[in-house]
Amino acid sequence: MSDKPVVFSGIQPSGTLHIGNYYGAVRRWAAEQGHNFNIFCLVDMHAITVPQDPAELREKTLETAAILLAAGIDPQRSALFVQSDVGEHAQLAWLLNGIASMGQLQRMTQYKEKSAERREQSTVGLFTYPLLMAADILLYRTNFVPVGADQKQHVELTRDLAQRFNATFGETFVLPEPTIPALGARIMGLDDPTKKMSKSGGRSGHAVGVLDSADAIKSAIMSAQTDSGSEISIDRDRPGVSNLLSIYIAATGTTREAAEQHFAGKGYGTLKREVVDALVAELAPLQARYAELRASPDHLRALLTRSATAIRPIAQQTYADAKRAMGLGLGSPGGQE
Ligand code: ATP
Ligand code: LTN
Repeated sequence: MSDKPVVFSGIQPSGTLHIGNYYGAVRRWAAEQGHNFNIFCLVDMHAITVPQDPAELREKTLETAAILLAAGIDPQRSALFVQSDVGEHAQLAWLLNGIASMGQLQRMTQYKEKSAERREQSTVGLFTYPLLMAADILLYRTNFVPVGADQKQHVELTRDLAQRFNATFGETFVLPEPTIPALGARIMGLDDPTKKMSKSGGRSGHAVGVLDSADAIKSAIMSAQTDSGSEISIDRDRPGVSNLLSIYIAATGTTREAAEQHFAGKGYGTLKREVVDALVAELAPLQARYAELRASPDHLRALLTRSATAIRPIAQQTYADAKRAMGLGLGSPGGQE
């Protein structure tokens, strides 16, 4: 392994990527590849914590891989692989089950939100989800985890677990840090700007997908909820307009001050039209590259398999270290351990 900092992040191959995923995570993964040892993971085992259709999940796994490549993930500089292809993720997650407390997991906001819908019917996997995520991160001795704001709590839990493990069983894991973007860390739903934009949002008019046509983008943005009043600025009390303006800033790369000045005295209709134009300009080239990549599924499969094979030895080594530290298995011949 090189001595560059290790960056690891994951994305669920369920549903189609939306602009929240793109601005909160994926765009940064692509932009920062040059400086680090990068590992990006399609976390299909996380996806099955809510019901999935098997054929669709497999299809979405290839689709998500193609979107990440189209967004600029460069297989020469970054590993891109499918979580379930590296068995050590599930194995290490189980060891972490032995050190995490119920209370720690019960405090996770994502669990509270997602389990509220299905209550007793929600899966056990939804509860232990953060342990699989911690395993993903710790296996590769990760330094930095670029994620949207919603995942910060999970990365902090990972850090706490690593610390507890090291203190109890000896130095084994590297402590990771979350990196959250200054802009686009939390894009909100267009139909309800008090809730984060989500793949599982389901409803039409909730999200803009990165593969959406210009017409679909237009219809989602033009019908986005706004607020009373007419001023266009980022303001906690006016979440609808703030969200549209944040999307505009993320898509055009302008500053908040410049954007607020640009829209001074203009109406919500102008803001919406300019958001549509900015998104279409950003997403059209990505969509063209996606179409080319998606046309060669065998090529995508080969690339994902090659990456998994290349990085698996790192995961195997860390897992072996953790297992030995906890006293599992028979140890080495001669009985020293
Ligand atoms: P779901 O809502 O179905 O759980 P998701 O949309 O949160 O899915 P993930 O695959 O879990 O998608 O997340 C991939 C990355 O996108 C993570 O780093 C996450 O923090 C980021 N992300 C997700 N939603 C947003 C959002 N609305 N704004 C900014 N970043 C986001
Ligand atoms: N839980 C994350 C996806 C994820 C992840 C990871 C992100 C799974 N494993 C490891 C960073 C590092 C989410 O976005 N919902």
